[in-house]
Amino acid sequence: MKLYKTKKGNIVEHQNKFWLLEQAWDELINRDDLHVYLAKAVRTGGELSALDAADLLEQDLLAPIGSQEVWAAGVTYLRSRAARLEESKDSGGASFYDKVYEAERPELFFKSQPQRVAAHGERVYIRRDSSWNLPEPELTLFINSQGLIQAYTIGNDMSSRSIEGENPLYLPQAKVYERSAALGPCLFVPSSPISPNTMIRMTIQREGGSVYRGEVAISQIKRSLTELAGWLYRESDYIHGCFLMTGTCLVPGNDFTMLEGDKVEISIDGIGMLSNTVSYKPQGPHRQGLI
Ligand code: DO4
Ligand code: MG
Repeated sequence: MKLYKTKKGNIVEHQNKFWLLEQAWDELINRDDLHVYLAKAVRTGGELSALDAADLLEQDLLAPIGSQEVWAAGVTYLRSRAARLEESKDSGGASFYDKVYEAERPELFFKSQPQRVAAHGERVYIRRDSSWNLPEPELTLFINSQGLIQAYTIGNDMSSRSIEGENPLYLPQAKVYERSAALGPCLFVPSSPISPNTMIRMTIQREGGSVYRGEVAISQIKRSLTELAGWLYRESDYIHGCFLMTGTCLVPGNDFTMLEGDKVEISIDGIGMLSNTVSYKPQGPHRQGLI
């Protein structure tokens, strides 16, 4: 089952049929058995024609987030460890990435407040003070307030690799800024946990051609998804639940950086495709002269 958030209500999709659920998002998704709840709700909810559903999803789609925080895990795949060792070799920070890959405690960092998150089709930003910028395609968990994984979505953990590489203490600036996170297009709510054979794919398009293409199975992850969720909830409560990006496994080569106008397309089996165009943050008059 897929659950979309739109400006005009929430849409459930199941076996090519669509239903509208007009419930507050936070209340709707924060349940112990979201799949069972949605299966029951569609039996009594108003069915939408495929045409109406397509219109709403085209024109009114929002990121599938309400009041939740977005957190992220790092260095959970060998490819990310290798890329970080390379990026931080001059700063002397390389051993931290090596250690965290092997350690019992994972790297978890705060990624985004809901209002900074881009939806499918919206722009994501790169920083003007960063010379090396990459998208990070990540399977993202929706974990309810009880700490149980209820759904999955696609996440893009946009990152400044030059700022992170200069000094690991700059990680929050490399990772947290306007539109540095994208989530969508929907919550995928299966009846059982996502299969380890699930593939993540990313392409980056520039001026009509493809400049990067990669794919990997989520079975390559070093830690289990429940382990990551467990660490996140150890000493924190998330009253509306929480999103957790689970780390990147697809990293373009060191000579690649994103440019304004690039289109990043991330697909995950069963969930769909999250597409965003890269841009600099527009500078309003009130912001000029600050930097
Ligand atoms: O340690 C830096 C961030 C790592 C990360 O975001 C990832 O591996 O996906
Ligand atoms: Mg990441």
